[in-house]
Amino acid sequence: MEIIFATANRHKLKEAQSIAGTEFQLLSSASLGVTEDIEETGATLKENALIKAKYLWEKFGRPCFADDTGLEIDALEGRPGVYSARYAGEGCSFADNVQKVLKEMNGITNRGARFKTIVALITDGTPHFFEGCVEGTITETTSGEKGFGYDPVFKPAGYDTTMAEMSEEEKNRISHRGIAVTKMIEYLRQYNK
Ligand code: ITT
Repeated sequence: MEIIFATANRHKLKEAQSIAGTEFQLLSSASLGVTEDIEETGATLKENALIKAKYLWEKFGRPCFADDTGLEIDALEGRPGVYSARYAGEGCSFADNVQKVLKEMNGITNRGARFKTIVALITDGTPHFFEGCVEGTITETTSGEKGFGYDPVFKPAGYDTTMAEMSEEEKNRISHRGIAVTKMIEYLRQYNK
C-alpha cells in the first residue's frame, strides 16, 4: 500500500519508512511534485498536522499523513513547542535553533523537556490522530552527529546518550515519532484486513 507523507523533511521520511517496512511504501509529497511550503498556521501540533494532511488529501484524494513535532522545554514555559522549526527565525538551520536553545538554557538547572509528535492520517476523508511523546533533558553542550533537529541536545530519560548518538533503529524504538508512526502502522494493518 502506498501512503503519501506530507513532509519536506527527508530525515522524517527515512525514519518513518524504516518503521513502515516493506508493507507500506511512503511517498514524500516532494516526490509527487508538491514543492510549495504548506503553511503551518495552527496554534497546536494537532492543528498543524491536520492542515498538512488535509492539503494532500484535497490535492490527491489518496491515503496520506503528516507529522507535526515540537520540543517542549519546561524552563522555557513549553517553548519552542509549535514553533520548533523556525525558533531562531525564518530560514534558520537546525544548528541555529540548537544554539538558541543552549543560550536560553545557559545556567538553568531545571533541564526537563519532551518531544511530542502528532500524526494525522487520512485514508477516507476522516482524519485519525496518533500521538507519541518522549521525556528527557536538555544537555549543556551538543553531542552526536546522527538524527537531526534538536537531537544533539536531547537526552531521553534513562539513557546516557543524546538522540544524535543513537542509531536510527534505537531512536525509532523510543522516540516521539517512532511511537506515533508505529501506532499509525498498527491501525493501517487493521484497516487493511
Ligand atoms: P515538515 O513540516 O515538512 O514535516 P519540519 O522540519 O518543518 O518538516 P516539524 O514542523 O514537525 O517539521 O518539526 C519542527 C522542528 O522540530 C524540526 O524542524 C526540527 O528542528 C524539530 N524536530 C522534529 N522532529 C525531530 C526529531 O525527531 N528530533 C529532533 N528534532 C526534531
